[in-house]
Amino acid sequence: MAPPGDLRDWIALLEREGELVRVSAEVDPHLEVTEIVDRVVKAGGPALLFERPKSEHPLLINQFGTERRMCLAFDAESLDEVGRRLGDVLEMQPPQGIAEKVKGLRKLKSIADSQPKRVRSGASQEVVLTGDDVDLGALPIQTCWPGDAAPFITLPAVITKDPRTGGRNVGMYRMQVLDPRSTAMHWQIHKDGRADYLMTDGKMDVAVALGLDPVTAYAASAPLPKHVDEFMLAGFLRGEPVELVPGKTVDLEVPANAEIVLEGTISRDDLTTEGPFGDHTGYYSPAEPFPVFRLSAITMRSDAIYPSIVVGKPPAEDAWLGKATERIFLPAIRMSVPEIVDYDLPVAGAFHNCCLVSIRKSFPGQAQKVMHAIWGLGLLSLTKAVVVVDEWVDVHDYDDVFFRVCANVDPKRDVLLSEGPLDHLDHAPSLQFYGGKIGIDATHKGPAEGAREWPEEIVMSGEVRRRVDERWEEYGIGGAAAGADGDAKRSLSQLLRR
Ligand SMILES: Cc1cc2nc3c(=O)[nH]c(=O)nc-3n(C[C@H](O)[C@H](O)[C@H](O)COP(=O)(O)O)c2cc1C
Ligand SMILES: [Mn+2]
Repeated sequence: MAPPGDLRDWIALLEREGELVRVSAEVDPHLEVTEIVDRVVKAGGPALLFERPKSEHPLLINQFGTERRMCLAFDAESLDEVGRRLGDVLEMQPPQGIAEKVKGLRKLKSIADSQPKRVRSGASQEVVLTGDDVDLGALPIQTCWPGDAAPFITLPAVITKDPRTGGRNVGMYRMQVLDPRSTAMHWQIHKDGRADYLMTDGKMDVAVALGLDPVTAYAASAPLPKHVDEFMLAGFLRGEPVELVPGKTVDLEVPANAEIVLEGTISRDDLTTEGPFGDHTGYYSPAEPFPVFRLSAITMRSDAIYPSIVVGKPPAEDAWLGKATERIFLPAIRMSVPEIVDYDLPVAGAFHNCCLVSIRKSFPGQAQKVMHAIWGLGLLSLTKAVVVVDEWVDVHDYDDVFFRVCANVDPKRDVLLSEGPLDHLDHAPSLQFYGGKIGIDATHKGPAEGAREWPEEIVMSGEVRRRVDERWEEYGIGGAAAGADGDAKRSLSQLLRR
């Protein structure tokens, strides 16, 4: 099996797996869909296909809302497995012997397959609407929260070209509907689409794909370096190239498999007031100037399905998109910061607010090195708080991390206050985009770091634990042999993960 080829394959798969519910009752995309979805997401419920969202086009939502669905999307047992697929290629060594050479060839093929492929026609252009026929009002675009300025397109893949290099970028930037033929384009200050726009003098072509196969839709949200095409990542992760067709009214290629494509232009001096919008920070992001996207065409399948997502106070559906990025990018992060064993971006921290990281420490000050590395690494550089623990601590076990922070930290010695760029949407710092950072070194420290002799951690002997495991039934206490060998297993699995 391979990941689904388009949104329809994906919906069929979700249905076969009991992961989708069709809602045939008429439902209003103005707030009502949000309230339904918010309850379903928080309960770990299914994807929802609203068949009558006051529009001819059905609305698909909560496709990414659980870990299981995310794994189904990637056709993987776990998100770490997806990360390993990428890590395998990043860490490629010259092959030794025949078996390794064959494996190496397979890896090279997967790289070759990742290059997008140009095809002559695509379902995304079955219907072509231009001029007065362009009408965003035909789509069931959600007004998500009561304070939102207007309806917003929330799950778009926005395609631009760097005017200097011709390199493509695909980013997920929400779009506020301004009128039937224009929207705002909310590419934030640190994002690649905005960089392409700032390099343009005058006008640039922009295309927006809606309703993609889940891996390509995910790729639009992936924080790749500017010069790497997100469609390439999608092709690599799918094991099949993303197929593209030339746009009808723009000098850009658009996915052949999309449900809907919006084509148009953005001009340098054409700004509007974007927002407020109930954001993934859990607060409304205030109105700010952003460029206007003026549509020249809408192309679509004849019975196109419109995809949406609601962000808001975490946890929301985007939690698993973020977790996918966390897992998939771990091997790439280790390429530059090899002492990192694992990391966790808590959903409650809206991803950029907090990073828990475990390291294999071998010299004084290494925790501080890692903090600075994170503050210098792609979009992770926006991280506000970094907590560093030793390699044997499970960073996904927040109780254990909290225990280490409380037990191992001398605030005067182990807290590093710094400053730097912060997320566009962070309302807490005194200045927008710039402010304080905190690093907490919760590792064990030695005399070279100004600590006294570090005490030994309490651990029961393996012999006694095994004995209690074996005899558990005999005690008549019931339940599983709670916690048996848990710590040992955990640290072993961390060593193996490396
Ligand atoms: C559901 C969802 C909505 C998002 N909305 C925005 C947005 O409105 N503006 C923005 O700059 N980033 C937004 N992001 C984050 C970007 O998609 C992400 O940073 C991505 O890396 C941007 O692509 P780029 O690195 O090519 O710029 C959103 C992500 C998700 C998952
Ligand atoms: Mn990019």
